[in-house]
Amino acid sequence: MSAKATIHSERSDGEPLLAPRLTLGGRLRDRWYRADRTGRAVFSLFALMMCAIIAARMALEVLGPHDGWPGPPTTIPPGAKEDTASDGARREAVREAMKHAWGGYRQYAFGKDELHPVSNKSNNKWGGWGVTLIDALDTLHIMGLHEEFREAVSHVVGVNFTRTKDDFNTPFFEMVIRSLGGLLSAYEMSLDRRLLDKAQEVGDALMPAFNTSTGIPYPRVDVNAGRAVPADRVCIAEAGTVQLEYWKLSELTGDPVYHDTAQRVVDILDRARKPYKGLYPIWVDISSGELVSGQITFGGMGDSWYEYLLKQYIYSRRAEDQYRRMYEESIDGMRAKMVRQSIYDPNMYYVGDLDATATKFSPRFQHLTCFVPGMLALGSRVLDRPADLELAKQLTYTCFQMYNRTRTQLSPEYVQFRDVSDRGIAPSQENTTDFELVGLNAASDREKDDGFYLGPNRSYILRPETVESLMILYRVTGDGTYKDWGWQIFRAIERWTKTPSAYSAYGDVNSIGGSAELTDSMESFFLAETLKYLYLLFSPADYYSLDEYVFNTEAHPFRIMRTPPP
Ligand code: DMJ
Repeated sequence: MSAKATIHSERSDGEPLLAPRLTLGGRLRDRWYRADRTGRAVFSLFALMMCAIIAARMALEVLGPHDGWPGPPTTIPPGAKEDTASDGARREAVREAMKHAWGGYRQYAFGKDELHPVSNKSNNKWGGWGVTLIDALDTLHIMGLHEEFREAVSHVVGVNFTRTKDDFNTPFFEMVIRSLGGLLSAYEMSLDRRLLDKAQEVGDALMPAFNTSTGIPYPRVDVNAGRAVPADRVCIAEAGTVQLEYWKLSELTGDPVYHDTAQRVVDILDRARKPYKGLYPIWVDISSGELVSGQITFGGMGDSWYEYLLKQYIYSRRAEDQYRRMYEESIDGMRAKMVRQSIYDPNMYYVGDLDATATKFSPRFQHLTCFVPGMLALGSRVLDRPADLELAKQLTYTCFQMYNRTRTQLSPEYVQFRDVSDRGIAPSQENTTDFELVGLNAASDREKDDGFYLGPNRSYILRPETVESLMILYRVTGDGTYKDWGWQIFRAIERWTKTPSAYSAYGDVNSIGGSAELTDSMESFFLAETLKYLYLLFSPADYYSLDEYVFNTEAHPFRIMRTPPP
């Protein structure tokens, strides 16, 4: 008897009773040959599923979160618990508005910077990267418009961000907050690696802005030539509202150069001489890093500098104490020098502007400044500053009344107040850089009722700041009044600014001239911010929760760092 025969006895049908020891591959092959058709089908299905699971795991390794994060929310689950009965219907109405605005842009201006929503023409006034499309990406995702999101992504991954249209000098700050911010947040929502690559392409294309003797950025970049456009000065909002985006780029790419370059700017401005602790005149001299002139304002050209002090602190998981200190100094300075009360409406508080020496006050309140109540409410929660929340409520009241008390219930770009000695800004002064107040005529009944009076610029350009604050105030206080105010504003937007293809800026908020007032312009922030904040106002508070996300100044949500920086 052979050795083989001692191991393998045979059954009567000739099959061995004891199979030879086979490898895993051998055993599978053996099973495959012995299986019938159904068996083979089941086997193939099983193999396919295993391959899919392995591929998904590998993709997550390369693309996705490494920290056990389940991934971003893709939509509000059907049947989610609403805060109030009307939330779902209101949210749906906002979503319809987004579909309308996006639909018109898609039809008449797809891939262009902006749609002109009355003439249905388009423009490339931001260099031709398609800023409306990029700014709208995460709003589409948040609203569950995934088909539209996918179509927009397929376009954006084909854009060459190392070029702009000829002879265009790209505004550094605007393209950081809109394009870099939009791509980063769209990446974090979809985990589509191509979006991160495109974000890095934008970030790199704009990095030459920092090539100055101090590291304070130039305001414009000639992207085609790969260099910045030399300038003497830059405003503080432009220099100091790019840090969140470059920090996020460092976090996601693992390359610290973006973070370090942007951080240097804040360190310089932190050391600069100030006329009053925490308050920064808007113009920064690029070659010295000193604050040279201009008003002190929480409105245009100053605003988001202060906003990012808080937001970087939050983004760093409260690790960067420099930002807490700088933010608190600024808010203390603002409260001490810039907040006043209307002489006609005692409930109405506002934040005016100061001259560069922080001694002369200008009683003008900008729509742009209406982000402040949201910032104060967020800060009060993070830093335990309850008095800031009270001020936030008072300022939100004013911002809402700027809408509520005009004939269209839309807000103008700014409103003006008078002080007790009947002085204020003459209605003819379009830009208040002159801080000498003038005597005013006796107040009209209307002014007494409103608490403020209107200046010559009465346009509403679809700005987001008030609804941004309403969203945050609601989430911080749980007071449903803020939702009702947001709904009233939304209805006014629908009523006065809607065109057959999208929404348009409105010329005079006190005129009920209707379509004659439409100025044929729709800035990308209407899709990026105004509609997004309205949608989130009517969404459950844990959807893009303020505990997990910080919104950049263009309303692009960034996931707060998992681990604080060293
Ligand atoms: C947006 O582009 C940003 O919010 C910026 O910080 C200032 N305001 C506009 C919208 O009004």
